[in-house]
Amino acid sequence: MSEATLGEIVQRLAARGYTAEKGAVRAIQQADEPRAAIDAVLESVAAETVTITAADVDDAVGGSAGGRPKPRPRGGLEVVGDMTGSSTGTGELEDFLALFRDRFDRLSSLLSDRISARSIASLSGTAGSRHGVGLIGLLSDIRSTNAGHWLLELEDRTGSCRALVHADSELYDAVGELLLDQAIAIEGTLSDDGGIVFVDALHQPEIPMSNEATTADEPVEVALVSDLHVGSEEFAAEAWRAFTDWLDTPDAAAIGYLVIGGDLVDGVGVYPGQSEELAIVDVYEQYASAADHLAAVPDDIEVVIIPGNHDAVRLAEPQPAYDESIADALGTIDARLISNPGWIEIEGVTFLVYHGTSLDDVFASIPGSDVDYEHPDAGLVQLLKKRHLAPTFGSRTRIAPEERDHLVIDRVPDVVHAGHTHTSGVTTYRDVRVIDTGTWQYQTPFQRQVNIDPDVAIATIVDLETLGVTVRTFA
Ligand code: D5M
Ligand code: FE
Ligand code: ZN
Repeated sequence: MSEATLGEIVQRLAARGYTAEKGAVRAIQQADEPRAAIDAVLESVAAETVTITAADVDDAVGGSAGGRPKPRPRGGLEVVGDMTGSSTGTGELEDFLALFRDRFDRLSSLLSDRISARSIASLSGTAGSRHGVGLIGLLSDIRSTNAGHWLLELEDRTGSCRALVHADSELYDAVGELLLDQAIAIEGTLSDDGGIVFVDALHQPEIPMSNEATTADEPVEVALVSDLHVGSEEFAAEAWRAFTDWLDTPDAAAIGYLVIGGDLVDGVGVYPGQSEELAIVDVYEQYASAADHLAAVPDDIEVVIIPGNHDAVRLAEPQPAYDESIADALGTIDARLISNPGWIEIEGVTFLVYHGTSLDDVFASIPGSDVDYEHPDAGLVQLLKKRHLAPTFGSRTRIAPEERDHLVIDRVPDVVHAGHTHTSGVTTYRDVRVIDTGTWQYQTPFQRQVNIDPDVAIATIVDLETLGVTVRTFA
C-alpha cells in the first residue's frame, strides 16, 4: 500500500472504527509506509479518540519533514459578487428588454464621463443643421458597405440611428474590434437630412488609463487553475498529484488560496460522442472523484470554485453556483462554491473569475488578429475594454435573460482569471493582471480536429503583495 489512495486509507481507518480529518488522511498517505503509519497512529491515540487529526498523525509518525510550515493567519477571502439565488429570468421577451436596459444604463454611465451625449430621439429635431453630436448606445449592427465604409447601428432607450465610419478613417481598424451588442460612444456630424452620423471619434467603456491596482500588505499567494475535466480519460491525474504534492512543499508555503475557474469535471452529454471519451460516465461520480483530487490540497489553503460549460449547472450565463446535489457529491471538500462570473476579494485584492465561454465568440468576431486561442489573454483584454464578459447575443455563448446584467464589469478588478480556452496566457492591461490558466486535460480527439493545442497542467501563481504572476507547469 505504498501508493495508497485516500479512499483506501479512509476505509482502513473505518474498518477499525475511526474517522479522520482530511489533513490526517493526507499525512498518512504521505508517510513512507502508510499502513505502518496507520498502525502507529492508532497505537498512539487516546483510547476515547474517534476522529484522527493531522496532529495525531504528526505525533505518531514524526510530522512531514520538509512540508508546509504552520498555516499562516489569513486576512481573509470575501465573496463580493455572486448571483446565485438572484436569478429572476423567466425567458420572456420582457426579460431580455430589461437586461438590455440595465446593460445600457450601467455602461452608458461609464461612457457619459467621457463625452457629452444626447438621446438618439433628439436627433430628429436637429436635421438640416450639420450639428456636432455625441451619442451613447448599444451596437445593434455592424456591416461594411459596397464602398468599403463601416455602417453601424446604435440603440439607446429612445431609439436607434445609423453611423458611418469612412473607409479612409483612422478609426477603421478600431471598428474591427467592436462586438455586437456592446456599449459604445460616438462623436461626429449629423447629416443634413438627419439620417446618419459621420463618426470622427469612437469610445469603448474601457479601463481608465490611470487605473492602479490594489496590492495586499502580506506576501500571500493565490494559485489559479481551471478546466480540470475530472472524469475525462484525458484528465491529467498524475500531474495534478504533482501539483498537490508541490503545494505541500516550502516553495508553496505562501499559497493561501486556490481558485478553480470552471470545468471542474468533464460532465456528460456536453458534445456528441463524449461518452466514449469518459473514464467516469456518471456526473456525480465525476464530482466525487474531483473531491478525492481536491482532498490532496493542503487544508490551510482556501478553495473557491466557479462552474464552467462542462459543469452540471445551467449553461446560460450567468451560471449559478453548484447546487446541493453537486455539493453533496463533493462531500467533505471545504470549498466556496460561487457563480460564474464570480467576484472575490482576497486580502483586499479584487478577482473577477469568469470561465471564459464567450472567448469563442470574441475570437470568431475579431478575425485576422492576435486575438485567438493562442492569445486568450488578448481576448480577455477585449472584454475589459467592453466592460462586459459576454456582449454578443445569439452567438455560441448562451445568455440568460435577467433583470440585472450580471456580466457587466462595473468595477475594475485587480486580477481577471479565466479558463475555457485550455491555453495559458498572461498579460497586464492598464494595471489589471489578465490571466487564462490553461487546463488539466490532455488534448481530446475533438480538440485535435479543431486544432486546439492545450497547455496542460498549469497553475498560475499570483503574489498579492507585488501582483507578480508566475506560470508553473506540472506535466
Ligand atoms: O473547451 C475546450 C476547448 O475547445 C476551448 O479551447 C474551446 C474549444 N471549443 C469548445 N467547443 C468548440 C466548438 N464547438 N468549436 C470550436 N472550438 C470549441 P471546453 O469548454 O472545455 O469544451
Ligand atoms: Fe474546459
Ligand atoms: Zn469550457
